[in-house]
Amino acid sequence: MALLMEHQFRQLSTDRQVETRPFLDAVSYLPLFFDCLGSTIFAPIKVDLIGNIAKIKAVYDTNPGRYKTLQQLLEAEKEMYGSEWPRVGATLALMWLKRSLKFIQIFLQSLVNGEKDQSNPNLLRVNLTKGYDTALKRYHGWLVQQLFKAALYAAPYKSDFLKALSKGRDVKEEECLEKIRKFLVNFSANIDAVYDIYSRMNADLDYKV
Ligand code: EIS
Repeated sequence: MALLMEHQFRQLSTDRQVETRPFLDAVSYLPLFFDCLGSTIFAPIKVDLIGNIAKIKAVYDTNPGRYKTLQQLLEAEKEMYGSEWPRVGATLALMWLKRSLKFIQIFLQSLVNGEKDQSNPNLLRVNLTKGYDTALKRYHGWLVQQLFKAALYAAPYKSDFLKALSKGRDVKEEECLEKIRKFLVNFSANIDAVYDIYSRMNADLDYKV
């Protein structure tokens, strides 16, 4: 659990604005999360995520003052790109990034809630499927949905996943789950705030890949 706890998301202020810089700093550690799934077949997902983060960062770095919050960044791009927006720039990258984050959030939440396959309690399939169904499935065509189903068989056992999250230390399952619970507080609040920006600005797109 060391992996997530060392890079906590910031607590949001009362106006629920997400500041771009701290958000980018915190998400930059999340690609490592996919390493904890063990198999190299998850590498393309990691690459996609790293690409999203790099794209948002590249835009932010051109004018950190102007893009101080994620909402300001979207508003500026909306003005800049006109009819091309929102399928463009950092707006598009964050649209997909937030879905991967939501996937991780729902997966971890399901894990700490103790949801499991009673006949195979050390498998993560129930939890991964819940994350996938909630966050990504509707944006994936048939082929990618089949890839997900196949990838489930390469997912690690829960005990190995928790050990990897704890950087190889043998920590007690309950201790690890408690840390995930703590991590989820600010993580979930940040993701919810990003989803709210997209719904307020009508910036989400429903196309499938
Ligand atoms: C976006 O990707 C880009 O992120 C975005 C821009 O280019 C945009 C343009 O439309 O596309 O196509 C990507 C989508 N990302 C859309 C799919 C990547 C998944 C890789 C699938 C193929 C490789 C096979 C490997 C097997 C793994 C299969 C998994 C299938 C989901 C069991 C645990 C699995 C966990 C999986 C959940 C996380 C998936 C996250 C994928 C996000 C996604 O759907 S931009 O780029 O704007 O930054 O330039």
